Amino acid sequence: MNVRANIPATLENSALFMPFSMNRHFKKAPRLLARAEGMYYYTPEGRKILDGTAGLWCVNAGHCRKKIVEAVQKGVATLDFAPPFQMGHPLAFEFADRVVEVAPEGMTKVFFTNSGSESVDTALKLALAYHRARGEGHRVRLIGREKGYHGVNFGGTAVGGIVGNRKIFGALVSGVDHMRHTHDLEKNAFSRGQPKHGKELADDLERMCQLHDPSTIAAVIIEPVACSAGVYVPPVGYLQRLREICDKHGILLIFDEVINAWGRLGKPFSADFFGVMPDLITTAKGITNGTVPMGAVLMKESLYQAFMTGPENAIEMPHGYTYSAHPVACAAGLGTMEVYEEEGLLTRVGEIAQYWEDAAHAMKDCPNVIDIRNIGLIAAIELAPRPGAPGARGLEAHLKAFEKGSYIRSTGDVLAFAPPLIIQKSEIDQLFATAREVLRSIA
Ligand code: PXG
Ligand code: PLP
Repeated sequence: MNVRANIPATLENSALFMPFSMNRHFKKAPRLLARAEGMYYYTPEGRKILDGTAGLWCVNAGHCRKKIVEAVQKGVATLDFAPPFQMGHPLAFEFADRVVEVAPEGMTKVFFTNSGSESVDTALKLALAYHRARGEGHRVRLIGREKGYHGVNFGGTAVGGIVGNRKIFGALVSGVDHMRHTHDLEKNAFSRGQPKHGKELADDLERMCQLHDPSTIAAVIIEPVACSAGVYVPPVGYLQRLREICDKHGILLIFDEVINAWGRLGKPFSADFFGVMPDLITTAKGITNGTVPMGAVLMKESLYQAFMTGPENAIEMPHGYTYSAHPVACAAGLGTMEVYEEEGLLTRVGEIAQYWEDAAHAMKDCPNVIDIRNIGLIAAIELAPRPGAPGARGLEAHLKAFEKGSYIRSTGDVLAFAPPLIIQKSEIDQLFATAREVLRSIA
């Protein structure tokens, strides 16, 4: 046992190994959040912080919403846990049906997980197993894209395209290849909404088909709008072209909508927004408004039916998590769907998107800004890297914004904005006013 003499006054010797964080830097000067309500976080000292990132792209209805909190309280007091394998509980079935109600046409079945990372690995396994069930077990390759983020499990890391997230973890998963990303500052800088140039980059999938032979490829996974790596909006026609190539070669198309779904673009899912239908959708985050961890994989009826063969007393899919469809997560999800519906949040962004776009692009005259991108209630400001210190300017902006009362996420030298969908125009003004002050104050 490690006996602790007393609780330390600082966090410098804390036992916590923080995820995706600069542990030593943070523990010397912590940025703690003690409570939250609506659009705001509050620090332990009572400072009010405007949430410019919806937590981590997940608190779409705003913080500590009464309906969701009460649903969780009632849920946990009623049924704390129920085994999900060979047993069930009513909320799991009710919530799956509720998700399908708002899902794109034709997405009729749901597999629950506990995170986006688990959703991605689940979808990749479903794709491989689906082909095998149909006698196409030769389809074993998985295609991702440069700059893609698909979580941190082995499958998601392998199809992901962020070098820093991959390089220290060995050979990852075999049989994975990556299409080119679509980021092109020369042609598309300061695009509003979908950039005009780059549809032809989808033809990179054809190139992979030539190289590997299409009969070896099981699935392609992309984020319609790639968020985590720095906000990359798909060029006009790009997603349609990918769909065509997948159809031509019998390849499954997976949309990773962990962030894109739940109203972020003004539709329940981005597949609706772009009018392109994938075969599987991975999601998480906003499915419970971030309140309780949960994720899901949505699929077409034909995928589900491919597994419903063989004897009825056999398990059709040897995959699942102890906490798949956890009763408290389902309760949170049902509460979340109620709030989304009552307040029209899954389509509200359509009403404020133009104001948001104008506010974001008005930042063009700030120092060091080399690009501004936006779609739905997402925006990114890309800063020129400091010579010899990439990422330093972005990090400084994030830290200064917090001092000035706004939570703005930085990823390298890109500042990402994605507030809760309940944001008012005055708060949009406030968020970008802080960003403006910050950018003017850093060299
Ligand atoms: N796919 C996508 C598209 C994501 O955005 C995941 C999978 C993984 O989900 P989990 O729940 O396992 O984290 C994500 C998560 C950021 C940031 O700073 C983004 C995510 C996670 C952490 C930070 O942009 N996205
Ligand atoms: N490792 C061990 C030893 C386990 O027993 C289990 C689940 O029973 C797991 C990992 C997987 O955990 P989970 O189902 O929470 O993903």
